[in-house]
Amino acid sequence: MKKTALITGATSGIGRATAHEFANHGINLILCGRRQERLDTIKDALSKQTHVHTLNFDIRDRKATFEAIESLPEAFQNIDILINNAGNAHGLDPIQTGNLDDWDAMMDINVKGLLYVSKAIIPQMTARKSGHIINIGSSAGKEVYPKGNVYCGSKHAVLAITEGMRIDLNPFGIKVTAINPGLVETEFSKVRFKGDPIADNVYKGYKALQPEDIAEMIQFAISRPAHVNIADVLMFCTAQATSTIVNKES
Ligand code: NDP
Ligand code: 8X3
Repeated sequence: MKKTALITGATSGIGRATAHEFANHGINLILCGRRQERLDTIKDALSKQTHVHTLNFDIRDRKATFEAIESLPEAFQNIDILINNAGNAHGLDPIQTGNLDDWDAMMDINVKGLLYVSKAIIPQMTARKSGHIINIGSSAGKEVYPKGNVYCGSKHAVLAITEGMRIDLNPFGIKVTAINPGLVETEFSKVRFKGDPIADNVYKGYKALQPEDIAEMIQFAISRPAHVNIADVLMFCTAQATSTIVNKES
């Protein structure tokens, strides 16, 4: 039987690439994001390959998140795979001059939004005693870099929550995976630097990971046999050794 996956942050970057990868494998898709035009465009493209439903909500809004997931038509109500991907960095500032709105955005989206979506979906997984949750963390969840303070904190929280989910959902046979990428060329830096042209330099001078690289890893994780759980993956591009060491000559 065809599986159904819900992907948050499906309008761009890693989430959009994962939607394409899953469509290639015939997985039914629930695509989430706030930009309706993009959701429509992706739905139009992927509906040739699989069944697609879109949900437009802000994952910071607890009520809207639960209402959106409750609104799913019957054919999309059983969610086998949850990809908690929506998130971003906002700003890159030392802690002493950090912006409170940026801090709120990162904690509200990356941490609390992930929890709201999970809370709305986990009960059906525990009831069926099956499911797979993949949380997109970051190398920033394993290593703190200068001025990364709150973003790194949010991604350390994602990793801790992922490990907690794996422990608590273990009796139900639910797989929980953390995928932690380093630099991936998406709209991430445009958002982090709020349109400042500095964002254009982040991926220059070396070949960063592409969103499709992460999507392939996600597809690999969800296609393992029942007894195999890919628990935790750290992915760098070849030019990257740590958060701060990137060989820009490569
Ligand atoms: P993008 O900016 O390309 O995509 C972010 C996605 O998140 C968009 O689809 C956006 O959709 C969605 N999103 C953001 N805020 C909200 C919100 N409040 N409510 C609902 N959806 C939201 O970035 P990436 O693809 O790079 O990022 C995806 C994930 O990967 C994030 O969790 C990020 O932290 C993580 N990551 C990224 C890395 C990188 O270098 N790019 C490296 C490691 C991890 P919309 O605006 O339509 O709502
Ligand atoms: C995104 C990677 O190094 O910009 O999580 O924080 S980094």
